[in-house]
Amino acid sequence: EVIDYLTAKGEKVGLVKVRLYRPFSAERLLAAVPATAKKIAVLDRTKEPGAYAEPLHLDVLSAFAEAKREATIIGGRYGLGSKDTPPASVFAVYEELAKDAPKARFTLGINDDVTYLSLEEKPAPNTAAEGTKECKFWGLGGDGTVGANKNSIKIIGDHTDKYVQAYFQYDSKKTGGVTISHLRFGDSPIRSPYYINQADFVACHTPAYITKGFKIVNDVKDGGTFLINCQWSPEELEQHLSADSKKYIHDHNINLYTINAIDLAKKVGMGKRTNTILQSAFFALAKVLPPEDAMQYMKDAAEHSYLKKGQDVVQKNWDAIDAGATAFVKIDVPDSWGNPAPDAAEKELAGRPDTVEMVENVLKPINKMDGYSLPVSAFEPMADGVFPNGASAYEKRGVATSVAEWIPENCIQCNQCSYVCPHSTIRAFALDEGEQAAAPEGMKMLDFKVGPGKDKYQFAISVSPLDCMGCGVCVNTCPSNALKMSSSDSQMDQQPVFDYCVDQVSVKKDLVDKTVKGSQFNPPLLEFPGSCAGCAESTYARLITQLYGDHMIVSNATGCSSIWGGAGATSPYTVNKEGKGPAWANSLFEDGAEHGLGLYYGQKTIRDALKDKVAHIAESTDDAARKAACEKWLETYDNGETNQDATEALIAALDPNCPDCAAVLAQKDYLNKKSCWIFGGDGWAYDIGFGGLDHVLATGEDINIFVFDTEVYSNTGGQASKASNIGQVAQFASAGKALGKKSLSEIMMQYGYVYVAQVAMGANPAQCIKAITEAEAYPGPSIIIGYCPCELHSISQGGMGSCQNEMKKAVTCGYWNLFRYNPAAKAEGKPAFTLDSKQPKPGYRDFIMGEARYSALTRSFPERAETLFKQAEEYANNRYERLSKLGELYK
Ligand SMILES: Cc1ncc(C[n+]2csc(CCOP(=O)(O)OP(=O)(O)O)c2C)c(N)n1
Ligand code: SF4
Ligand code: SF4
Ligand code: SF4
Repeated sequence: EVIDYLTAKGEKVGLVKVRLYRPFSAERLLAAVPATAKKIAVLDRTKEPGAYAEPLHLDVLSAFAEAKREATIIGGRYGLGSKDTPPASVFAVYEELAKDAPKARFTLGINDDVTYLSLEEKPAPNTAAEGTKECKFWGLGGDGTVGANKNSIKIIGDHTDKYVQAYFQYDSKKTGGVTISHLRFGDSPIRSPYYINQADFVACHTPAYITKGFKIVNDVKDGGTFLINCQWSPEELEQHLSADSKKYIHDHNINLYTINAIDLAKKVGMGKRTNTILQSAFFALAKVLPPEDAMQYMKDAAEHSYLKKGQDVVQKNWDAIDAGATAFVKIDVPDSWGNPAPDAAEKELAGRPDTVEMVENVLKPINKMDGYSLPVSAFEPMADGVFPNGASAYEKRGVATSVAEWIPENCIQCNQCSYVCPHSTIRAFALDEGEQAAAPEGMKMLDFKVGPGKDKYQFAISVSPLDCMGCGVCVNTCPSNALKMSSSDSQMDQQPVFDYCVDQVSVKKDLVDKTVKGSQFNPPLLEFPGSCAGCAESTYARLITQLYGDHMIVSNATGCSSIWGGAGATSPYTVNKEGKGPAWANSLFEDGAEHGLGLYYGQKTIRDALKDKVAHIAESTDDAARKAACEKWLETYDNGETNQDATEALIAALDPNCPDCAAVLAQKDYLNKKSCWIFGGDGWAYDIGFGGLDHVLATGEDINIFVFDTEVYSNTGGQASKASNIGQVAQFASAGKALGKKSLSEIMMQYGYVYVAQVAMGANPAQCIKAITEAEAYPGPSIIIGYCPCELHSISQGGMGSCQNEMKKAVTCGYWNLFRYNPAAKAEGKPAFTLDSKQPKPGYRDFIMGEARYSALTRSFPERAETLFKQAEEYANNRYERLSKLGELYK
């Protein structure tokens, strides 16, 4: 597009696309570049640190040099980190080439104010083919915006002669994140391989984006249309729009509309599904097709999709289509918006200075989908790749429309709600008298019924409505109806209560232990992760941080857990009041285990050297207290429980003025025994990272592995792994997987010196904690495989809200088995192997039929489904029988 635009203006520019890169044909390249070409910019979509130049740039330089052809050849990087390359970037390249001394190396698409290698990108003319309509829709992951836009572009493509194009852009949250749909259509072929920056029509389907100050309206072309879905009157809209947005709307002559699809959807019986109404409003406003034709096509599509669900569902969709076509309201833009009153100052953030600084400078723009505007210098404090912990607490996403509410009078104080929450948004607290007196209005408390808290503290369960994902897992787990889902608006007064409890209520150490209940009085050091609502993976990880988080190192293989565990600037791993929390890093998918082993060896080497130094101090010091502290530390060196206190005492006893002590103090963070973990999914553990995992376990070192077994590669959309089961439908197994699940745990038990366990926290919460504590206590390698129901399993009853109950069902019917193999027990003369699952009850088939990943096969391949499901059940029965015999074998 840019070349057409420039050549039409008489510029002599062109482009060679290298389509077959290896073997590289210098001859063909030279033939393709006209002999008159004087200046060439080579664009590499890669960054090879340390290389003289990027690979294609080097090839082109060599080809020209060998052929003794003269040309100025410069090289630039583009598109890194999925960065878009719009026409403005390409104009910038030609402008650079036109200079007398163009930069030999450059970067496109970022504002590099550190090395100054980036090219200045100016606002570019619209180069899309004339008459192309460009539309952009901002939605919330899972609200149907993307689906509706796929449907719209199909309608336009199928029923008109127009060319169409659609791009869908997502943020990194697994659910409830931002989605942006980019739609283009027109009478000429569309050759615009980049996102839309300036659109004729922009819709904001989520009112929260307006209140949060997203710069959405800046995407609208002069005179274009902006539609906001909200329940606001024009006066309320004026209050919610930022000053910048109002000015933009005024100055750029934007046609502003609102539509209350939220109430309308409820009225026509569509509940929360606003997407059909909004799609209809789009067709009515954008006038791509005669509106009545568009309505008819939408109705036909709805009939086609929903007839199998019943005529009433079809009718509701039709009603929604009719309603959307007229429900929008044109807003008169007052002159005052040309000079709007400034926005109220934002509340100052409190907390750890490095986290607050990063949140202000980096996280906030990223969360508003404005991260691309950040200059490189914004990342300088994190230049070594280390981001401060605890940033997720500042996100306060507020994406759930209904959240958990505690009903104290029914509560039996079991803490199971907190134990099962994947997002750490419901927590148990114990308040002493002072804390009770200082509690904010709305704080609900109870006398402790039993245990060490009785007559000493008040018990409270508190929910963070702005962080709750509304999954309902806690409500479905609560054994005594002490929780219900309530509208998030009704619960907003609980936010100050939760914030107070987190900030001001101390941890009551006398209540903390390693039981289901006691563990929940310890603060989670993984909070508000961006996992899907109800996700099992983050629930296990949260629990481990409550047991060992203050002295824990995690190496995370790529997968969902590395995305909800640390996407971009958002760290959900956090610190306790003493500033201690997990040190977390993600390396690659294939080398998660090796990376974890490296971290382990790194700290071990430093710590072993410290051991010698402390031993030397113990021998040489005259100070009895110091000597005792050194000896205690040495004595507890390998004990993760006792070494923590011994380390505190040692640090206090060391004299910073004594050179030997100072040398130890300089590395004091390495003194205490670390709890070293490697996290990853089944795709990693069973398949791609298996070699490394096996190697790490075979080193005999004191390292723990936790496998989140979702039985598919979840992060990339559900490909089959060796953990997938017979009959399971997954990508690459669309006709149902033919072979059985690999028994990774049984393979690892063969070593004899590896601690191995299989857990399902919802089936047996106490067994799960037991396995984790045994694994950590075991002085050698450990692997725990945790069963993880996942969004991709499509649980038919209750969806992911039933996650924990689904685990229970899986274990009861023998789909999943619970056991522990503990080499340490053997050394104590106890049986090494314990089968924690009871004899399976009938119901295997019912269980699998309750998940669409299986039941779908009965529709696509009914006979094959019958055969495979039988085999699967047999396989499960055989496995249980085999496991039953292991107790005897591994005595
Ligand atoms: C070598 C390599 N291949 C493929 C990918 C793309 N990739 C990223 S995460 C992932 C799937 C991870 O699946 P799993 O280990 O089961 O973890 P889950 O997402 O289920 O938690 C894949 C294939 C990659 N990052 N690296
Ligand atoms: S509804 Fe889900 S996210 Fe909210 S508190 Fe309960 S378990 Fe946590
Ligand atoms: S699960 Fe229910 S009964 Fe148990 S602590 Fe939570 S609210 Fe109370
Ligand atoms: S493991 Fe499944 S439920 Fe959890 S974040 Fe990934 S896709 Fe969502």
